[in-house]
Amino acid sequence: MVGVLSFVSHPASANAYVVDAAGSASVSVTASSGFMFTPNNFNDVATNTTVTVTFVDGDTLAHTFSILDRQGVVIPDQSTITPTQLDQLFTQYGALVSMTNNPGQTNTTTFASPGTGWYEFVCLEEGHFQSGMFGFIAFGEALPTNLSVSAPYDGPGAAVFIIIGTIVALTVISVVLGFVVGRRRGSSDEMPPERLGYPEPEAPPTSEPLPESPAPPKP
Ligand SMILES: [Cu+2]
Repeated sequence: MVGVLSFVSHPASANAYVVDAAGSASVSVTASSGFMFTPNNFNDVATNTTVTVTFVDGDTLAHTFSILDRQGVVIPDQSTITPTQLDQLFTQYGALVSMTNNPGQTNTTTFASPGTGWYEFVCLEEGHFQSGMFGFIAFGEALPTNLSVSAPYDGPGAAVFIIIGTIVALTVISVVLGFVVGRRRGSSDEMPPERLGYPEPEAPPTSEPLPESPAPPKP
């Protein structure tokens, strides 16, 4: 499946610029074949109110409409972010709204719109963002015109995710190894003295203080 995906560059200029009705409290978006949202740009959506989203899946694949809850951020393009890292972004920051539609399905939901600002929305089906399935939505303003170029991303980048992922993996491995070693050591300690092959050493008398150095000669 991945083989048939045609990767396009991330810049928004790859898609048509469509303006939504100013101050609208409703948004209609269609997932089209070829991994596209139509429209893929919304301007002047009403702020701080309940916005209704109608999401149409006009394709033969399932798609999501998911707005990352991160104002003024362009998600890194497919050369620097994997599907897993995209999911991690949404886990970290959440979504203003996220809907999943099966092929041919239409769903409507509402979400609380934020104050003035702009956000990126994507399809979270694996590989769809990397195929160009993204767009931008602005609340209470027009989208910045420089969205046609990949803007710098001010949050943790792919490198941070990789580093954190490695640390978590190493921690899990250490805990598992520590548990196994602990179990083995515990088994040895708890073995009865007769099974050790030599008598268990007697504990030193507690009534007398331990001798100071030099140690007394052994008997
Ligand atoms: Cu999709």
